[in-house]
Amino acid sequence: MVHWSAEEKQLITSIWSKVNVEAGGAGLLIVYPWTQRFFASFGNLSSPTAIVGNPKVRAHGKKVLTSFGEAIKNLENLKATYSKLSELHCEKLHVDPENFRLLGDILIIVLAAHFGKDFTPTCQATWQKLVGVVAHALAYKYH
Ligand code: HNI
Repeated sequence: MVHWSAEEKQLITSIWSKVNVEAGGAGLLIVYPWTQRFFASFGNLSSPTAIVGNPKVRAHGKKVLTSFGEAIKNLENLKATYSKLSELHCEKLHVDPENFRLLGDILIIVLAAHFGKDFTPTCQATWQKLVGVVAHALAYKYH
């Protein structure tokens, strides 16, 4: 069972409260083009501009970040929270769980770039822990 201290919870929620769930989320597709094969039905993903402007990418990014926000509300109970989603990504979508870790790394990079010195080393370490635990919970139902 993962333990979250009061300070960690505070570092997570204070950053998250400033994240724009509407605008974020296209980053994975820009930085890791090979993940695009999962999104063949999304239309034009040929350049960063096309990706950021693609309405399906934006809608999907919003879904993922909203769901990430649910994880933040359920830190003590992540495996149960993500149980159905883990099944979906494994059995229906066939997403390699390595991609959850990659997405976590990207999220950290984006947050560090965005928040600059407010994203302190302690804050970064807490977020590393969070994205690791989230990736683990999403991979839980893989077999
Ligand atoms: Ni993911 C659909 C959450 C990482 C590929 N994904 C979803 C949905 C949620 C979601 C919510 C919508 C489910 C539904 O419609 O019932 N995904 C998450 C979360 C993470 C994550 C919380 C990580 C923190 N997904 C990834 C990664 C990939 C991925 C890393 C691939 C590289 N997800 C998908 C695909 C779909 C999807 C593909 C279906 C998209 C569609 O609409 O066709």
